[in-house]
Amino acid sequence: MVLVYKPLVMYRGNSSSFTHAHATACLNIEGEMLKFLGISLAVGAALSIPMELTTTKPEETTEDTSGRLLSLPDPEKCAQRPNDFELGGHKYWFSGKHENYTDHKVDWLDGRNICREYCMDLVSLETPTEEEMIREFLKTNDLPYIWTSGRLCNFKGCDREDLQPIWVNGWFWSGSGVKMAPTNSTPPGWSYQPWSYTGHKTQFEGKNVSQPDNAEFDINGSVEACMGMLNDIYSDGIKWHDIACYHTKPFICEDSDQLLEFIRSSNPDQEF
Ligand SMILES: [Ca+2]
Ligand SMILES: [Ca+2]
Repeated sequence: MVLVYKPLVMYRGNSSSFTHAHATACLNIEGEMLKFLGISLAVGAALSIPMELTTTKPEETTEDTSGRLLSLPDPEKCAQRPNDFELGGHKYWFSGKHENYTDHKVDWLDGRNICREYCMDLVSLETPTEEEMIREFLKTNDLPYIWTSGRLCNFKGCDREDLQPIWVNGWFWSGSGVKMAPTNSTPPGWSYQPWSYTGHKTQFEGKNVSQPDNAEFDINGSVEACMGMLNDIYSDGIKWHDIACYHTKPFICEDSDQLLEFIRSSNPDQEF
Protein backbone atom coordinates (compact mmCIF):
# COMPACT_ATOMS: atom_id res chain seq x y z
CA MET A 1 0.00 0.00 0.00
CA VAL A 2 1.29 3.43 -0.82
CA LEU A 3 0.27 6.23 1.41
CA VAL A 4 0.61 9.74 0.13
CA TYR A 5 2.69 11.35 2.77
CA LYS A 6 3.99 14.88 2.65
CA PRO A 7 7.32 15.08 4.49
CA LEU A 8 6.36 18.05 6.58
CA VAL A 9 8.18 19.15 9.66
CA MET A 10 6.31 17.02 12.16
CA TYR A 11 6.10 19.29 15.13
CA ARG A 12 4.04 22.28 15.91
CA GLY A 13 4.30 25.54 17.70
CA ASN A 14 7.45 26.56 19.50
CA SER A 15 9.74 23.65 18.69
CA SER A 16 12.96 25.37 17.83
CA SER A 17 14.96 22.84 19.83
CA PHE A 18 14.02 20.14 17.36
CA THR A 19 15.61 20.02 13.96
CA HIS A 20 14.03 18.46 10.96
CA ALA A 21 16.56 15.64 11.34
CA HIS A 22 15.05 14.85 14.75
CA ALA A 23 11.64 14.68 13.22
CA THR A 24 12.82 12.40 10.45
CA ALA A 25 14.58 10.10 12.91
CA CYS A 26 11.46 9.86 15.00
CA LEU A 27 9.32 9.06 12.04
CA ASN A 28 11.75 6.44 10.83
CA ILE A 29 11.70 4.66 14.17
CA GLU A 30 7.95 4.60 14.15
CA GLY A 31 7.95 3.41 10.57
CA GLU A 32 10.25 0.53 11.48
CA MET A 33 8.00 -0.38 14.36
CA LEU A 34 5.03 -0.51 12.08
CA LYS A 35 6.88 -2.72 9.63
CA PHE A 36 7.74 -5.01 12.51
CA LEU A 37 4.10 -5.16 13.48
CA GLY A 38 3.12 -5.66 9.86
CA ILE A 39 0.28 -3.20 10.03
CA SER A 40 0.77 -0.48 7.56
CA LEU A 41 -2.81 0.54 8.14
CA ALA A 42 -1.84 2.53 11.20
CA VAL A 43 0.63 4.67 9.34
CA GLY A 44 -1.71 7.63 9.23
CA ALA A 45 -2.04 7.97 12.96
CA ALA A 46 1.14 6.38 14.29
CA LEU A 47 3.35 8.18 11.83
CA SER A 48 1.86 11.41 12.98
CA ILE A 49 0.40 12.63 9.76
CA PRO A 50 -1.31 15.91 10.47
CA MET A 51 -5.03 15.55 10.89
CA GLU A 52 -5.84 17.76 7.96
CA LEU A 53 -3.97 15.38 5.69
CA THR A 54 -5.63 12.32 7.11
CA THR A 55 -9.28 13.20 7.10
CA THR A 56 -10.62 12.07 3.77
CA LYS A 57 -13.72 14.20 3.87
CA PRO A 58 -13.08 17.16 6.15
CA GLU A 59 -16.45 18.61 5.33
CA GLU A 60 -18.00 15.74 7.22
CA THR A 61 -16.63 16.80 10.55
CA THR A 62 -16.89 19.84 12.75
CA GLU A 63 -13.37 19.28 14.08
CA ASP A 64 -11.06 22.21 13.64
CA THR A 65 -8.03 20.39 12.31
CA SER A 66 -6.16 23.37 10.95
CA GLY A 67 -2.51 23.30 11.87
CA ARG A 68 -2.87 20.27 14.12
CA LEU A 69 0.32 18.23 14.20
CA LEU A 70 1.77 15.69 16.57
CA SER A 71 4.33 16.69 19.19
CA LEU A 72 7.80 15.25 19.58
CA PRO A 73 9.12 14.10 22.97
CA ASP A 74 10.91 16.45 25.36
CA PRO A 75 13.98 14.74 26.91
CA GLU A 76 13.50 16.47 30.29
CA LYS A 77 9.83 15.57 30.50
CA CYS A 78 10.57 12.00 29.39
CA ALA A 79 13.22 11.60 32.11
CA GLN A 80 10.83 12.86 34.79
CA ARG A 81 7.58 11.50 33.46
CA PRO A 82 4.90 10.90 36.08
CA ASN A 83 4.21 7.34 37.21
CA ASP A 84 0.86 6.69 38.88
CA PHE A 85 0.99 2.94 38.28
CA GLU A 86 2.84 0.37 36.20
CA LEU A 87 2.11 -2.75 34.19
CA GLY A 88 4.50 -4.94 32.24
CA GLY A 89 7.30 -2.37 32.50
CA HIS A 90 5.10 0.45 31.22
CA LYS A 91 4.42 3.54 33.29
CA TYR A 92 1.03 5.24 33.32
CA TRP A 93 -0.31 8.53 34.61
CA PHE A 94 -3.70 10.13 34.84
CA SER A 95 -4.04 13.83 33.99
CA GLY A 96 -6.35 14.52 36.93
CA LYS A 97 -3.66 13.59 39.44
CA HIS A 98 -1.02 16.05 38.26
CA GLU A 99 -0.84 19.68 39.16
CA ASN A 100 -0.58 21.20 35.71
CA TYR A 101 -3.35 19.03 34.33
CA THR A 102 -5.79 18.59 37.23
CA ASP A 103 -8.67 20.31 35.50
CA HIS A 104 -7.38 19.60 32.07
CA LYS A 105 -10.01 18.33 29.71
CA VAL A 106 -8.59 18.19 26.22
CA ASP A 107 -9.59 16.94 22.81
CA TRP A 108 -8.18 13.64 21.62
CA LEU A 109 -5.22 15.00 19.68
CA ASP A 110 -4.21 17.40 22.46
CA GLY A 111 -4.28 14.41 24.81
CA ARG A 112 -1.93 12.49 22.55
CA ASN A 113 0.35 15.47 22.23
CA ILE A 114 0.65 16.07 25.96
CA CYS A 115 1.46 12.39 26.50
CA ARG A 116 3.97 12.37 23.65
CA GLU A 117 6.01 15.17 25.20
CA TYR A 118 6.61 12.67 28.05
CA CYS A 119 7.62 9.83 25.68
CA MET A 120 4.16 8.41 26.18
CA ASP A 121 0.91 8.30 24.28
CA LEU A 122 -2.75 7.95 25.18
CA VAL A 123 -3.33 4.56 26.79
CA SER A 124 -3.74 1.56 24.45
CA LEU A 125 -5.73 -1.34 25.87
CA GLU A 126 -4.31 -4.31 23.99
CA THR A 127 -4.98 -6.93 26.67
CA PRO A 128 -7.83 -7.67 29.10
CA THR A 129 -5.38 -7.37 32.01
CA GLU A 130 -4.55 -3.82 31.03
CA GLU A 131 -8.17 -2.98 30.22
CA GLU A 132 -9.29 -4.24 33.64
CA MET A 133 -6.57 -2.20 35.35
CA ILE A 134 -7.75 1.00 33.65
CA ARG A 135 -11.40 0.13 34.23
CA GLU A 136 -10.64 -0.39 37.93
CA PHE A 137 -8.85 2.97 37.98
CA LEU A 138 -11.93 4.75 36.61
CA LYS A 139 -14.13 2.97 39.11
CA THR A 140 -11.94 3.61 42.16
CA ASN A 141 -11.50 7.27 41.28
CA ASP A 142 -15.10 7.71 40.20
CA LEU A 143 -14.11 9.21 36.85
CA PRO A 144 -16.87 9.76 34.29
CA TYR A 145 -14.64 9.20 31.25
CA ILE A 146 -11.14 9.24 29.77
CA TRP A 147 -9.60 9.30 26.32
CA THR A 148 -7.69 6.25 25.09
CA SER A 149 -5.54 6.11 21.94
CA GLY A 150 -8.23 4.10 20.12
CA ARG A 151 -8.80 5.46 16.63
CA LEU A 152 -10.87 4.69 13.57
CA CYS A 153 -8.93 4.36 10.35
CA ASN A 154 -10.89 6.93 8.36
CA PHE A 155 -8.16 8.63 6.42
CA LYS A 156 -6.21 8.08 3.23
CA GLY A 157 -5.22 4.42 2.81
CA CYS A 158 -8.07 3.11 4.95
CA ASP A 159 -10.07 1.86 1.99
CA ARG A 160 -8.03 -1.37 2.07
CA GLU A 161 -10.21 -4.44 1.70
CA ASP A 162 -9.18 -6.12 4.97
CA LEU A 163 -10.29 -3.05 6.94
CA GLN A 164 -13.87 -3.27 5.71
CA PRO A 165 -16.43 -2.74 6.96
CA ILE A 166 -14.53 0.09 8.58
CA TRP A 167 -16.69 0.24 11.74
CA VAL A 168 -15.91 -3.41 12.42
CA ASN A 169 -12.37 -3.93 11.15
CA GLY A 170 -10.98 -0.41 10.95
CA TRP A 171 -10.11 0.34 14.58
CA PHE A 172 -6.56 0.42 15.97
CA TRP A 173 -4.52 1.71 18.91
CA SER A 174 -2.72 4.78 17.64
CA GLY A 175 -0.43 4.78 20.70
CA SER A 176 1.11 1.40 19.86
CA GLY A 177 0.02 0.84 16.25
CA VAL A 178 -1.72 -2.41 17.19
CA LYS A 179 -4.91 -3.28 15.32
CA MET A 180 -8.02 -3.90 17.41
CA ALA A 181 -10.09 -7.06 17.14
CA PRO A 182 -13.31 -6.74 15.13
CA THR A 183 -15.67 -4.53 17.12
CA ASN A 184 -18.76 -6.70 16.69
CA SER A 185 -17.67 -9.62 18.88
CA THR A 186 -15.71 -10.50 22.00
CA PRO A 187 -11.98 -10.13 21.17
CA PRO A 188 -10.09 -13.45 20.94
CA GLY A 189 -8.69 -14.34 24.38
CA TRP A 190 -11.03 -11.94 26.19
CA SER A 191 -13.91 -13.15 28.38
CA TYR A 192 -16.05 -10.09 27.69
CA GLN A 193 -16.88 -7.54 25.00
CA PRO A 194 -15.33 -4.19 26.01
CA TRP A 195 -17.41 -2.11 23.54
CA SER A 196 -20.75 -1.04 24.97
CA TYR A 197 -23.89 -2.90 23.99
CA THR A 198 -25.79 0.39 24.03
CA GLY A 199 -25.50 4.14 23.53
CA HIS A 200 -27.20 7.21 22.11
CA LYS A 201 -29.08 5.46 19.30
CA THR A 202 -30.71 2.88 21.54
CA GLN A 203 -33.45 5.30 22.62
CA PHE A 204 -34.59 5.77 19.02
CA GLU A 205 -34.37 2.20 17.78
CA GLY A 206 -36.42 0.39 20.41
CA LYS A 207 -33.52 -2.06 20.83
CA ASN A 208 -29.92 -1.90 21.97
CA VAL A 209 -27.61 -0.33 19.39
CA SER A 210 -24.05 -1.26 20.33
CA GLN A 211 -20.83 0.73 19.94
CA PRO A 212 -19.22 1.86 17.76
CA ASP A 213 -22.34 3.60 16.44
CA ASN A 214 -21.05 6.88 14.94
CA ALA A 215 -24.08 8.48 16.54
CA GLU A 216 -22.95 12.10 16.36
CA PHE A 217 -22.54 11.90 12.60
CA ASP A 218 -26.31 11.76 12.24
CA ILE A 219 -26.68 14.78 14.50
CA ASN A 220 -24.11 17.26 13.19
CA GLY A 221 -21.85 15.43 10.74
CA SER A 222 -18.99 14.78 13.21
CA VAL A 223 -17.43 11.35 12.69
CA GLU A 224 -16.95 9.45 15.93
CA ALA A 225 -13.39 8.46 15.04
CA CYS A 226 -11.83 8.40 18.52
CA MET A 227 -12.35 5.98 21.39
CA GLY A 228 -13.00 6.81 25.02
CA MET A 229 -13.94 4.79 28.08
CA LEU A 230 -17.20 6.04 29.55
CA ASN A 231 -18.20 5.23 33.10
CA ASP A 232 -21.87 4.35 33.15
CA ILE A 233 -22.95 7.33 31.03
CA TYR A 234 -25.53 5.10 29.33
CA SER A 235 -26.18 2.93 32.44
CA ASP A 236 -23.89 0.38 30.82
CA GLY A 237 -20.99 0.20 33.30
CA ILE A 238 -17.47 1.14 32.19
CA LYS A 239 -17.39 0.54 28.45
CA TRP A 240 -15.73 1.56 25.19
CA HIS A 241 -17.47 4.18 23.05
CA ASP A 242 -16.63 5.81 19.75
CA ILE A 243 -16.74 9.58 20.24
CA ALA A 244 -16.09 12.57 17.99
CA CYS A 245 -12.46 13.58 18.53
CA TYR A 246 -13.14 17.25 19.36
CA HIS A 247 -14.80 16.45 22.70
CA THR A 248 -12.69 17.30 25.73
CA LYS A 249 -11.87 14.73 28.38
CA PRO A 250 -9.20 13.92 30.94
CA PHE A 251 -6.76 11.31 29.78
CA ILE A 252 -4.37 8.52 30.78
CA CYS A 253 -0.88 8.35 29.28
CA GLU A 254 1.11 5.13 28.82
CA ASP A 255 4.82 4.69 28.01
CA SER A 256 5.46 4.63 24.26
CA ASP A 257 8.13 2.06 23.37
CA GLN A 258 8.82 3.88 20.12
CA LEU A 259 9.25 7.32 21.66
CA LEU A 260 11.35 5.98 24.54
CA GLU A 261 13.57 4.14 22.09
CA PHE A 262 13.92 7.31 20.07
CA ILE A 263 14.79 9.49 23.06
CA ARG A 264 17.25 6.90 24.44
CA SER A 265 19.08 6.64 21.14
CA SER A 266 19.28 10.40 20.77
CA ASN A 267 20.28 11.00 24.42
CA PRO A 268 22.56 8.03 25.24
CA ASP A 269 23.95 9.55 28.45
CA GLN A 270 20.60 10.14 30.09
CA GLU A 271 18.38 7.75 32.08
CA PHE A 272 14.77 7.37 30.90
CA1 LIG B 1 -1.03 -0.78 26.40
CA1 LIG C 1 -20.68 6.29 19.91
